Amino acid sequence: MADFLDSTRPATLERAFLIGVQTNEMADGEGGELLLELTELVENLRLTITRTTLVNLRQPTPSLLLGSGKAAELAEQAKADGADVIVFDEALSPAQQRNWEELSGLAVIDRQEVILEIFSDRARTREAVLQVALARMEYSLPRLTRAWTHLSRQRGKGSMGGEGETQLENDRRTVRDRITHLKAELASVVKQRGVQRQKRQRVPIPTAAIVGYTNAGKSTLLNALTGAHVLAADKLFATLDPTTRQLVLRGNQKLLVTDTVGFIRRLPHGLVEAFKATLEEVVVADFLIHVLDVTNPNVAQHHATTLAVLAELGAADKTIITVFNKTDAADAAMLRRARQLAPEALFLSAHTRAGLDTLETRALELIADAFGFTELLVPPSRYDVVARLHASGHIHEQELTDDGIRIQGRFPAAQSAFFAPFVVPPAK
Ligand SMILES: Nc1nc2c(ncn2[C@@H]2O[C@H](COP(=O)(O)OP(=O)(O)OP(=O)(O)O)[C@@H](O)[C@H]2O)c(=O)[nH]1
Ligand SMILES: [Mg+2]
Repeated sequence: MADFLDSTRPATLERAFLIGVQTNEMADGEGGELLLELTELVENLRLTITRTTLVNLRQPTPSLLLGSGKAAELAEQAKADGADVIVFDEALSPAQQRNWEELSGLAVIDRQEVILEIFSDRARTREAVLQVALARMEYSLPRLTRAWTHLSRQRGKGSMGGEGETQLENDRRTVRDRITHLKAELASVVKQRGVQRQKRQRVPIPTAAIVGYTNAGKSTLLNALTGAHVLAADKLFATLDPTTRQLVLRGNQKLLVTDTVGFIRRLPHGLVEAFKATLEEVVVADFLIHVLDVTNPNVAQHHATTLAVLAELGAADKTIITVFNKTDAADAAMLRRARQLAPEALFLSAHTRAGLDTLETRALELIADAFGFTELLVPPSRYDVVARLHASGHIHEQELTDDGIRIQGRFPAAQSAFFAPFVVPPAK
């Protein structure tokens, strides 16, 4: 393995100097909001922030993004603050990054790399680890000549200091080989998961995926719904792997609910690609539960971002139940704002469980719409049929009549031979 991947000479980055940008194309205040969000992301990496600066940018420059006078001034300020890393909210080209490192003598990274680092910190399962490694390799490929290989606090030493083209070529080849290898391994993991899902689908249990901006409370909601113990923490991207739980709703209606990774503005493109596999659950779900944090001042952007990512995943026309979470912590103005944003949305609190029953009702309605019911007539002597339907299917309504037990319900396709004799043909 090439030098730059070795964990030699670990050096911990501790103090970050943040630079945000407001361009003419951005809405008023957008640069500031993004910078605030970057602050939160950087704090998640346990770095101390020495200063945040928002720069008005009229015309980006190819060499340093900012004008050279402004760049020199900020580099000086970062050094005077005792910072050891400059973090840009705006994406830097490999050349801009290198130039900033030369100008400041500090490590220089951008939002994408911060997100990569958080993802890398949080990845737990084989698939998540592979996906993050792949995204990181793809990010670093054009950046091999910089001083810092990535933010995993290792000094890259491989190709710095004019060791020549050969070393750089070797490094590039190593990274490309790693990428090829990771893709192959990932494909086999994804295939394995597909097999598992097919097994599940033999019994037609409806599926829902919980989606939404990071920190909205998706994992907490799944916990509240199922009693599952999915990691829920006040950290961005606490969840990186899909977790599926079976829920039993009223009337013994089963529903598989999958928790997913949180969405975020400006998700590094490499990560969107890499995480498509994880978010496959979203694409195949019968419907989505879009969770929003009603207390977050940026809830409108979060709403828009999630819809945009869904569109990118090809899941734009899925049925969505929009829910505003954290009503326990909301004031009247927040609730009003939310109602304007999404008038049809439900309000709930995963913490207090208020509103969970309404969500359940809505889910049951959707399932009934999507799956439809079959009418069955079962003789009273065949209560075993009713019991079996109860265990493996779903009974919506049941009524004892003179002819027998009339049922509106649903059974797994795999058992249609068993139930067929009792099905009442639909009236013409
Ligand atoms: N006040 C309040 N806080 C909540 C509620 N639901 C979740 N939270 C808090 O919000 C934070 C984030 O919750 P998570 O469930 O981890 O959020 P998530 O959407 O799964 O986040 P990622 O997995 O990072 O995308 C945690 O500190 C929760 O305790 C709620 O109903 N009320
Ligand atoms: Mg989560």
